[in-house]
Amino acid sequence: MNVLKTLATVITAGALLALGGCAQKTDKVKIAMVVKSLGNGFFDAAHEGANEAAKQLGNVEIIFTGPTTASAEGQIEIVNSLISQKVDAIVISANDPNALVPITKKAMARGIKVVSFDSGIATEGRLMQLNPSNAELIASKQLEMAASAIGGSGEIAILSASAQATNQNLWIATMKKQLETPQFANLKLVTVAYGDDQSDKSYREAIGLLRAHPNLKAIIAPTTVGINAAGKAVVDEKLVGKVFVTGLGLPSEMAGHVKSGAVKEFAIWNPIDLGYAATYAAYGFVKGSNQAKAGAQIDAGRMGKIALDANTEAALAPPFVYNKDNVDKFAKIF
Ligand code: RAM
Repeated sequence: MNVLKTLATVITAGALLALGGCAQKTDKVKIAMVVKSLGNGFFDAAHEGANEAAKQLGNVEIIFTGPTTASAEGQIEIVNSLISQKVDAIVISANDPNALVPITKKAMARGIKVVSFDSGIATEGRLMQLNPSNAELIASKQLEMAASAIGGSGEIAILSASAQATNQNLWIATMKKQLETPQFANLKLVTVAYGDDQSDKSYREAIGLLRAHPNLKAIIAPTTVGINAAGKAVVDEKLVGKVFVTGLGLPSEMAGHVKSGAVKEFAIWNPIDLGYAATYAAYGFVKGSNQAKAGAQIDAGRMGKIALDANTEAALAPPFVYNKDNVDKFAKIF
């Protein structure tokens, strides 16, 4: 009798375990966040936001991944392996708007929900694109900061990320248009250089800009990696007060440059919020509660509802400006 009872208990426990295992397997939503490259503080902050969304949603596993250098090829390989792993969703900041399309289309054909954020994929390769902010605002803010640092006129150069990056290329094209307007008529763009979002390459490119253009007054770096490297280059070349660096940076990485005087002000949005909202949106697509069509309202949790435009894109908040008065406070956050 006792033996039978024990046996029954073991069998029941085994069955429950098997059931439990099964339930867990089907319930857990696997969301992969694929970033431009690893080791970038901006994406570490986006990862923090993804984890926050996962915690709030309760049954989500985040797989944070990306190539070691910012290339589309590296991301294609990663997406391929995520397809084999049968993840439920991919949230990606793309190194190229078009090169990723065939592989993300393949992922979507297998039922994986693809959302691009930060740096977009062309419409046919994703369900939606989450922009941090509006491109016009991001572009004009950077030109305004450059103009104000140098008294409104002079030579400027741009130090960008990789040459195919969707987001930087959009912002640069928008800045070029705005440079033709009377407001910025006295700013002269001499060249655009690419540091590939690698610190060492960005630093070398910044030094190159400073040496090739002795009349340069400002470097605009629309990348957190580039602006940090350019700040260091200006200090090392002993050009503080003569050349000003501005653009998009993380307060935690830029506080020193504001103190050195190489940077008067710079801007950025909250990368934690961006990663959080993108992850939350991807979850809604997995659950079937979000729709990828113009006018749809996407649930972004604590960020509220965000509306998709005609290109199935949405934008979060305007970029925020940092200077000596507030940089230390925000440096503690991102
Ligand atoms: C870098 C990346 C990212 C961009 C920020 C501003 O970290 O290029 O895509 O949004 O800069």
